[in-house]
Amino acid sequence: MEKTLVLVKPDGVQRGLIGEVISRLERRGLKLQAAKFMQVSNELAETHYGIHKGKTFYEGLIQYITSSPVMAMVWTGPNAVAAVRQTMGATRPTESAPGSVRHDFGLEVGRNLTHASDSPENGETEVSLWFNDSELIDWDRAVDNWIFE
Ligand code: DAT
Ligand code: MG
Repeated sequence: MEKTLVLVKPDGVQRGLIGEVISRLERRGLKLQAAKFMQVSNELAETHYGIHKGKTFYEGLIQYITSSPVMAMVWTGPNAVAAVRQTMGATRPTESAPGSVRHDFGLEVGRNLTHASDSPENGETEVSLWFNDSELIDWDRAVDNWIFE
């Protein structure tokens, strides 16, 4: 089953939106596998956002993600990557679909509240960057058969 890394970024935490994000993912039927509330180190931020190194917004992005705690989570389910990206909305809040988290709560690309892996392959890579295997919980959810075909 696909896995995706979800972060409620510092602005989402400061604005009290951890529960809102979790609630939307739970309601969608996705299944939580791991979660931790943490202060992101510079090293982790630079590895996670390594692909953006050299871009104009890179320094600001590292500053933002390390400025205050984040809620890091692993969510799983069929097509979890696409489903979560859709629930979060496009990178720029003003281009995100109405009803998405970034649309409903955001205005600026540099304060877009959440992160979600953008491909199944990056989901695997990011989950192993942020979590140890022992932190991932494979559990039976009573409603699984009514959500997963
Ligand atoms: P996403 O977070 O939707 O996967 P991304 O991987 O392209 O988007 O970029 C990572 C983050 O960097 C994004 O959430 C916000 C910031 N960012 C991206 N493009 C930006 C830009 N043009 N100006 C400022 N910040 C930007
Ligand atoms: Mg990205």
